[in-house]
Amino acid sequence: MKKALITGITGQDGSYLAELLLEKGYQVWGLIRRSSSFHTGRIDHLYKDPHEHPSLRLVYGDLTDGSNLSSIIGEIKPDEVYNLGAQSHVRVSFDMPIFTVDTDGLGTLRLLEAIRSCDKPARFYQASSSEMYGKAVETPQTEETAFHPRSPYGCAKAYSFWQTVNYREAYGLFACNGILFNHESPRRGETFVTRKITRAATRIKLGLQEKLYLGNLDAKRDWGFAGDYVEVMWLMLQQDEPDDYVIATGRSHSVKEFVAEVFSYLDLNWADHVEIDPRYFRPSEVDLLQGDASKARRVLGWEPKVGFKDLARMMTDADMKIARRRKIIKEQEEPQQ
Ligand code: NAP
Ligand code: G4F
Repeated sequence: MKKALITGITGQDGSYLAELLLEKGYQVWGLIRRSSSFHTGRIDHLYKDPHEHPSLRLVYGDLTDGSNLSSIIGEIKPDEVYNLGAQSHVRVSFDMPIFTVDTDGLGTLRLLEAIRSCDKPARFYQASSSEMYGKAVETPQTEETAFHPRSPYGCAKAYSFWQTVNYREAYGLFACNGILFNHESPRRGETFVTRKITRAATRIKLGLQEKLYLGNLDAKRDWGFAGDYVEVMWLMLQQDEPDDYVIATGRSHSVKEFVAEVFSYLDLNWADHVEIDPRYFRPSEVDLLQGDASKARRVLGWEPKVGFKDLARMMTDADMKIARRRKIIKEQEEPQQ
């Protein structure tokens, strides 16, 4: 049985990847941070039934603690390591630059060092990001496009990208970068723009809130479905040779278009509910991201399955279920007079 270690298993991608690897018969080890309350909601369905998924194990650790990473890698001796752990919010990285760089930059290096010093070094996947293109020098962006990161997060990810390439070239590690463009799902964190929109719009529809406050509506992103994107992480580590790949749908839409899609699906006029709050502007913005995933299509045979409209609707439907449950609870708490 193959063993995989996932950092960031409690996050959006970690939960989908854990499901995929368990289905493929892996023993999956997940690195989780100690927190004062439970934060395993995205993987509880996998973990709470050890009879159904006896192959999922969790271990406490943190990307800021190198000695802990070394002992975990040394004890588990995984065949594959997927480094998805990160402070992944770009706006927050301006507020917490040192923590972001420690986790998202040095954290990768600590993990690579832990793997390198193992007798049988694991294959390594690095969660690189389209944020590295930042003020993009060309559109669409490919594996050859130069980076121009625009945030502490983007800079940290660019550092990790190059460390991953360097460990491949210097030490012969099977190390790959997936340069993933934005990918979303019903499990997306509530403060990323797509989920913020679907959550608020469904609550507005049911009368649970009135307004949605957003920042820059003109930014454009290449949005895909997280479930499609984790599959390609695994594919990269099954190849004969390690390499780096852009993963994207090839289509870009503005935040405004996402808002309009979701509100019109709910028969609402977005202009009646959306207001701009400058608090959500960033000190430096990434205006347009659009990826060209031709290499992944050609070499890995990978294609995204879910398009923009279906993604927006899938997320809206899921948030509508949550909003309906919230409304029932609210009505029970405050019975009508
Ligand atoms: P996410 O939902 O924010 O999950 C991040 C995960 O990292 C969580 O499990 C979090 O744990 C963990 N983490 C944070 N700080 C850590 C630390 N110091 N040590 C160990 N673990 C830590 O992110 P995601 O959307 O799944 O993204 C997965 C990865 O892909 C990230 O590296 C992200 O930067 C990258 N990426 C994402 C996208 C995208 O569009 N989603 C695109 C390109 C690249 P807690 O639950 O304890 O907070
Ligand atoms: O949803 P976002 O916060 O995602 P962003 O900044 O593109 O980063 C995500 O994708 C990256 C891949 O390119 C990942 F590496 C990263 O980890 C993360 O998953 O913001 C998208 C756009 C931005 O231009 C932002 O300025 O939406 C704009 N926006 C407008 N109003 C907002 C808001 N973003 C957020 N989070 N909240 C707003 O109210």
